[in-house]
Amino acid sequence: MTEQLSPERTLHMGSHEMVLGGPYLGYMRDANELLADPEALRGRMAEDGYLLIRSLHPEHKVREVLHMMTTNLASNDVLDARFPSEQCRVKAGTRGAFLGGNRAMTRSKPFLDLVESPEIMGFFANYFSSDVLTFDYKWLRLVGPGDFTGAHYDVVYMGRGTPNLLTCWTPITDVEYERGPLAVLVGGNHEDRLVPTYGQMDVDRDHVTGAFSNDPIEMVNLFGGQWKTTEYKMGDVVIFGMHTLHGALNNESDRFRISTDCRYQRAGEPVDERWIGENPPAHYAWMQGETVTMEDARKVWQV
Ligand SMILES: O=C(O)CCC(=O)C(=O)O
Repeated sequence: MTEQLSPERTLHMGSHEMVLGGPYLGYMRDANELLADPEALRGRMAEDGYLLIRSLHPEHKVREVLHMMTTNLASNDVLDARFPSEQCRVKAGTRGAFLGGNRAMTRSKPFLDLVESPEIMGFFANYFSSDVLTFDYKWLRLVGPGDFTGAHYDVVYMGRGTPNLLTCWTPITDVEYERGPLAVLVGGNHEDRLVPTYGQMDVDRDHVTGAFSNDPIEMVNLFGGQWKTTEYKMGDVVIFGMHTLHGALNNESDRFRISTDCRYQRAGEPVDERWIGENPPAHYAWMQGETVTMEDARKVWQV
């Protein structure tokens, strides 16, 4: 409730501005009160397309990952050494990086203790009412000033296994509004038009860029609904499905936003082979060679 009382502010996705609390961008709600009731959790997921769970992880476990990462980042001289490294202040001239699959970090004990913890595996076992697995490949993002993530479906990156695959987005730092929080389009009627077109795409097979749009206003005008975001604390997670339209707002701060996104599914269902094993193949053709722009693909799909 207190969030609703904060003064009006604008947030951006790329060059597009949205007033927080205005028609295009509202506040996420948490699903903590549903935790003991898997049917209610699935119902909320069907309704909103996401589940925000506050403090799913004990904060100290996230701090251990942050410490592991900032030690590494400091030794690589990308942090402003005038500040304590856990503040993740960006050294001038340094940029963010995609650290997905980075073995030193994503196979480290603190990292795996977090993303494969009893808390998170238990959450998914409860949600799916089944034994569950998580992909061996882990996505890890060091998001620098000015960086953002355009609106997309995850299915275009990892859609070769079960459709009942969920993403868990886990901030490793606190993420204030200005540090590029995750945002989800809630209530929009995009599936009828996007699932049979954009949603059939596979970035490695089709050589198409992945994000559907960098313009969140256009998404609302096309499909209705409202973007939702919030400020995150270490320990919070956001869980969403393969057809949840989501992205991340601009990092307008002088600090890195660090987050990981990992995937979970029922153990007995088909698994996308790109993301499992000791050395997952990962994306093997995306953005290599001639690539179709999303603008051109959308003309073909007429969306
Ligand atoms: O953290 C981000 O910027 C993007 C995350 C994302 O797209 C995902 O978790 O699927």
